[in-house]
Amino acid sequence: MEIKTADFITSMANYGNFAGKGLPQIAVAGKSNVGKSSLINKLCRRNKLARTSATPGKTRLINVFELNREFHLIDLPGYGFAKVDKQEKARWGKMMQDYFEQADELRHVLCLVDIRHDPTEDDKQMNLFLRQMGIPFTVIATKADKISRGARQKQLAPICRALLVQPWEVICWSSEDGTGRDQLLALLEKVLTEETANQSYEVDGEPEPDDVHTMEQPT
Ligand SMILES: Nc1nc2c(ncn2[C@@H]2O[C@H](COP(=O)(O)OP(=O)(O)OP(=O)(O)O)[C@@H](O)[C@H]2O)c(=O)[nH]1
Ligand SMILES: [Mg+2]
Repeated sequence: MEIKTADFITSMANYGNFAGKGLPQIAVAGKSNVGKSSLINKLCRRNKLARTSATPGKTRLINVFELNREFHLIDLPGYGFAKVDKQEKARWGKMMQDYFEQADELRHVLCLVDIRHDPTEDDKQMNLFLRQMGIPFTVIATKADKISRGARQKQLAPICRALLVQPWEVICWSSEDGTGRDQLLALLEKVLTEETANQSYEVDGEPEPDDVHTMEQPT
């Protein structure tokens, strides 16, 4: 897959309807300043598509981008930003809860963590939440350019332990030098192709493989 078009659609304080809603969605989640907006820009090769900042807490709304007129990329507001009061934290919690409960089109979440740091309690909670909701996700270790190639695998160990994933499932990413871009494009293609396959199941009206059980009767 290559990204041919990328358009900003809208910013929302409360998740709801927006123009073009209905396409499959891929969400980008992670703590504030981890590099969510930068990843979107690098992926789309558009420097100013999503607003980035060295000051944490830049993205406080749910931002929607439409890529290839085929799917929506959702830039979620970052968590774990120390400088917010209780009220703001509660607002964030509600916004995220509403999003995950209502986004029927959500197909996959990119969970960003900084490759240099152990995941935080917030990262672990997000991870647990996605597992409980049964939402597929991929861990993306950002800012890989900040450490040497040799140090990357070592750095992945505590991340994998905390988030219960295997090292080969993690994408090492850099919005500076493009590390991981091909891998992420391949992942998106896979997720969106599965999407089409599922749709054709519904059109055919055939049962999905998961629905076909042979139950043994207790004797
Ligand atoms: N070296 C390096 N810096 C990065 C990378 N990704 C992001 N940054 C820097 O990290 C800072 C935060 O990046 P953002 O993309 O704004 O982070 P965010 O996760 O969107 O932050 P919030 O919107 O506050 O949640 C900026 O100064 C970026 O330039 C990366 O891969 N490598
Ligand atoms: Mg941001």
